[in-house]
Formats: sequence, C-alpha cells, structure tokens
Amino acid sequence: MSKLEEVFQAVETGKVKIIAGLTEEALAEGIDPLKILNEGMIAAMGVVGAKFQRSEIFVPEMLVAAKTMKKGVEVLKPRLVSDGTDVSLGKCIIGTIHGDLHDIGKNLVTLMIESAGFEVIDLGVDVPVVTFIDTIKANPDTKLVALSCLLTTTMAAMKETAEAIKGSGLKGFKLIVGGAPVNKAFAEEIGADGYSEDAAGAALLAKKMVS
Ligand code: B12
Repeated sequence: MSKLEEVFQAVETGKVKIIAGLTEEALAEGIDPLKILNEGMIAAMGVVGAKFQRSEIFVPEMLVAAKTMKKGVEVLKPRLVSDGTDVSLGKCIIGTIHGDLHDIGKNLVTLMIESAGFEVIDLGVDVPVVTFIDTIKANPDTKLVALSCLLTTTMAAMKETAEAIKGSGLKGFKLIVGGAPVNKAFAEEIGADGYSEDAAGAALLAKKMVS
C-alpha cells in the first residue's frame, strides 16, 4: 500500500495516534502536501460521509475521523501556508453558520486565506447572525466576510445570515460563501459576492475580491 493510501485509510478508520507519523512519512517521500490533503484526507472524509449515509458507521466514528484529519492537517499546515503573511490584504471575518458544527473545511479555508495575506478573525462554529454583524461593526476595516455551512438544513441559516449582513447597511467588504451543499447558483440567490468549492479556490477568490 502506498503512503498516500495509508493516510487515506488512517483518516477513514480514525487512527488518531498514527496519522501524524504517516503524514510526516508521506511528506518525506516527497508527496505534494496538497495531494496528501485532497487525495488522502478530504477524499477519505468523503468515504466516511458515504458510510454514515448508509448507516455503516455513526456519529462517534465520524467524530474520530474528523479528529484524525485535524491531526494530519496540523502536520501539513506549515507546508500549505506560504509566506504571504507580511502583505496585509485586510481583515477577513469567517465562521460556520448557526446550527452547524462542522469546521474542518472552514479551518482549511482560514488557513489558505491567511496564507494569501489576510488577517483572519475566526468566529468558530454555530455563529449567530448578530455575532457576524457585531464583529463587522467592531472591525470597520473588514474587507471580506466568509460564511461556511455543511448541512442542507443550515443553508436557510446561511441565507438568513447573508441577507442580514447585506441588509445591515454596513459597507466596505465582500461576502463569500462555501461548504459542501452550497453552489454558485445558491450563492448568487442569497446575494453573496463570491463562491468557491474548495479552500485553494477560496484563497484565489479572496484575493480577486479585494483587488
Ligand atoms: C466530519 C463530519 C462530521 C463531524 C464534524 C467535526 C468537525 N469538527 O467538523 C461531526 C461528527 C461533528 C458531524 C456531525 C453531524 N453531521 Co457531519 N459530516 C462530517 C463529514 C464526514 C466530513 C466533513 C468534512 O470535514 N469534510 C472535509 C472538508 C475539508 O470538506 P468541506 O467541509 O466540504 O470543506 C471544503 C469545501 O466545502 C469548501 N468550503 C467549506 N467552507 C467554506 C467557506 C467558504 C467561504 C468557501 C469559499 C469554501 C468553503 O472548502 C473546504 C476545503 O476544500 C461529512 C461528509 C462529507 N463528505 O462532507 C458529514 C456530513 C456533512 N454530516 C452530515 C450529518 C447529517 C451530520 C449530523 C446531522 C449527524 C447527526 N445525526 O447528528 C451532525 C450535525 C451536527 C451539526 N449541528 O453540525 C451529512 C449532511 C447531510 C446533509 N445533506 O445535510 C454529511 C454530508 C454526511 C452524510 N453523507 O450524510 N459531522
């Protein structure tokens, strides 16, 4: 089995203890960190989701897989971020919408946007509409607001949040959205300025939004 397959399998089966070592070994073999992330870890999460849907596994197993992926990402982190940190493109406020506890994708987007040169204020998960509004008010130099959701049931909350932000009269920033159930058409429907399907695309989008 290749190192990449071992990483995939470790995330899929929630091998928290060995993932850091395996990820280091994969890097040492010269495998591209983005390939380890996309084809090893994110792809494994896809399988985990599919197994959950078929009731072959349950929430605890999904949680352990998530923990495993987080540990692996910690090892990849220094290799994913570029040294764009001294150029400040401005502040970006990010959070997962209220009712939604998924944060792995949001954390990856944070990582990529940070390394693209933004100063990121991460509000975490299950973020109420008012927290987004208050944080924008407290940071009038905000250039970007990014919303994430992973559940079809929280898409309505994303719409509500986007509309509240847009309707607040606060200005000077662009609103971008993403997450597995979101697509370009939905982003447009709720009045967002931009959408990207993954974290690498989110960084490019963020830069485009402020240029
Ligand atoms: C891990 C996981 C969990 C973990 C989350 C742990 C954590 N800290 O995040 C736990 C166990 C807590 C969990 C709970 C639940 N989950 Co869950 N979960 C998953 C799983 C397996 C992986 C998600 C993940 O991390 N993917 C990897 C990341 C990297 O991908 P991503 O999040 O999509 O992010 C990428 C893009 O979407 C994009 N992106 C994301 N955000 C943003 C934001 C912006 C601005 C941009 C531009 C881009 C962007 O970039 C990211 C990186 O490339 C998915 C299955 C799946 N394939 O997605 C199910 C899944 C999302 N969960 C699901 C369900 C049903 C639940 C529960 C309701 C289960 C339950 N019965 O309790 C609860 C809900 C809890 C809640 N209120 O949120 C369903 C949702 C179904 C649906 N149609 O809505 C899924 C799809 C599984 C399935 N196939 O049924 N879950």
